[in-house]
Amino acid sequence: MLKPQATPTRDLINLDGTWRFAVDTHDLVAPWERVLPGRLEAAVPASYNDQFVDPAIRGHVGVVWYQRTVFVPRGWGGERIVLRIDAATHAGSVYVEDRLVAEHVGGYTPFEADLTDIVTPGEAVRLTIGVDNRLTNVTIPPGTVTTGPDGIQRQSYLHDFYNYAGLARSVWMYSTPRRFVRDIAITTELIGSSALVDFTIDAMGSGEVSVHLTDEAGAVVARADGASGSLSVSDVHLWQPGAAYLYDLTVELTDDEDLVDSFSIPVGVRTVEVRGNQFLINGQPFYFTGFGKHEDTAIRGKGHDPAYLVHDFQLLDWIGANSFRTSHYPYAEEVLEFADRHGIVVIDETAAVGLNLGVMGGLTGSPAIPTFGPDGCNDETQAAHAQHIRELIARDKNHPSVVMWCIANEPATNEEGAREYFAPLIDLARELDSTRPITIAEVMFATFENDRVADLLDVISLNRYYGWYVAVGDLQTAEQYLEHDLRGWSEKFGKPIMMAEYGVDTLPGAHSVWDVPWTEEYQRDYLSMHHRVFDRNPSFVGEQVWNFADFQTTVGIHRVEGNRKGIFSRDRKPKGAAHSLRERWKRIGNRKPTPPTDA
Ligand code: GCB
Repeated sequence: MLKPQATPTRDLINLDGTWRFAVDTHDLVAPWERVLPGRLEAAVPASYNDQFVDPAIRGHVGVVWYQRTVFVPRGWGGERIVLRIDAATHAGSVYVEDRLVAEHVGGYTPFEADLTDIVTPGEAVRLTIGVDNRLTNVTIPPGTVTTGPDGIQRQSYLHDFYNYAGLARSVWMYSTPRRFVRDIAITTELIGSSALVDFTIDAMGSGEVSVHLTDEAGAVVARADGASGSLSVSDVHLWQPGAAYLYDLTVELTDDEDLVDSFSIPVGVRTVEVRGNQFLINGQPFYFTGFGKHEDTAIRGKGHDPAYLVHDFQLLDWIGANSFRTSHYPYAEEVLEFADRHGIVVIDETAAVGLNLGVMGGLTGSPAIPTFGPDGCNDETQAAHAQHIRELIARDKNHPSVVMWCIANEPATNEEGAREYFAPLIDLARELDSTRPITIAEVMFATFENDRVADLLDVISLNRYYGWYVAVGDLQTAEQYLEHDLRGWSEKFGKPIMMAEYGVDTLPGAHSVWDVPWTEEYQRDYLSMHHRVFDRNPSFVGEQVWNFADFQTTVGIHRVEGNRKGIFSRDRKPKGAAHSLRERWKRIGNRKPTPPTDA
């Protein structure tokens, strides 16, 4: 799915700002038919929750309504007119005046409504969007809604971040010609110092398709006619981690030499491959450094914010990180575009977090019912998960920064039914994209002995908390556990393994000369213990600390104003460990550190 843009043949209008807002109540019947009652307004893009002081709004379970008036530009007569919602978390229904024009389930991928036959250029329409934050055992991510004796719905979920909801990304209206370029798919291959840029164009309506590729200086380096084919580029500039280079591919749909539609996307030429126990980018072994992140800031919740985007990437650069994982859902497309332009490597994750009835915010219990079964993650959940994978790959397939798909975080891959659940999903992801490796971030209880899916993956990503949830305050014991665990995985599977999560809650300003959890020294020493172990393991291809920054969670006895495992605080101030990480990552760059001589 193409991200809308203004081109010589298309116009684009951004609908961000403050919208009328109302929480759904029993007496609110068909709210799209009139101006929303009350005087509430909510900012878009932003989660609505923390914008309001009323706990009944912040914690509302169910639907909320956003509404605004939109003028359809009068110059759009004869054009195709499309409304695009970048994200409605977790389900959206869109009304233009009294009419339902789109519905979508899945909180982190875009959807559109074709308004061509519904609106009139030059006239204003009332646009109403209902957003539902309810999670069930058949949604991705899963959750449970219960109705208390007071008649109020309450919600619980298995993921360790606050269930921010609403319109956290932009809303757009755009025009295209009636005959238009619907999709573009690019893959790249390297042959010596030349590249092949393979393209497939999905164009709607008659006309001739042609493409041309320009370099960063604007010079055309290759051209071709037809809806699919290969462009050959000699002396290619590669897209490299830390050294992005982007060509531009322009697609033109013409009719007898008249331009009908035109669309351009950036193209980074790079290859990704797993060979033996190595992860190769452009044929060179690559070692991931960086973080699992969250889209999470004060007040905005998961709202996309360009200033935080810039600042977070500045901090990644400052600390010497070369990568991050979009834990635990697809991020705003602007984030991936930024990563494309700045050479940051991305592991792109679906919203499938919490498919594990035995885990709660890192704490464990025995699942009361099996995770994979009729009342847990069942066929319907699996179908929803498949749809999430389809939408993720459809949206992000052309980003050079994305080097791997992570199709779930910490599912119960140790439980019965896991293989039956995941094998078809892994097959699906491979079918949709044969160019990128696939991983799952593996939970602590899934060990190299009991895991049921790891052999199906290209890279084994591990989430491990030795020294925190296990052997807390005892880094010596933690080191032995970790060593044994990593060795087990690498010896059994012979695949690249990486740490997708390791970290400890840390309160800035807490200090100790001993191994005392929550102190800044403990975070630093916990990390260096891990790094010693990583560097001894020949199959190890990367380390992503949990988390880049502190983030909001539900309340709980093990959470102090949220999860405090950030290397930066929620307002992005470095904790002590940031400096030692910086020293290590600047030193090692993109290459695996050489093991110490006593290894
Ligand atoms: C995990 C989860 C992550 C949590 C983290 C923690 O394993 O993947 O979402 O936030 O542990 O801090 O407990």
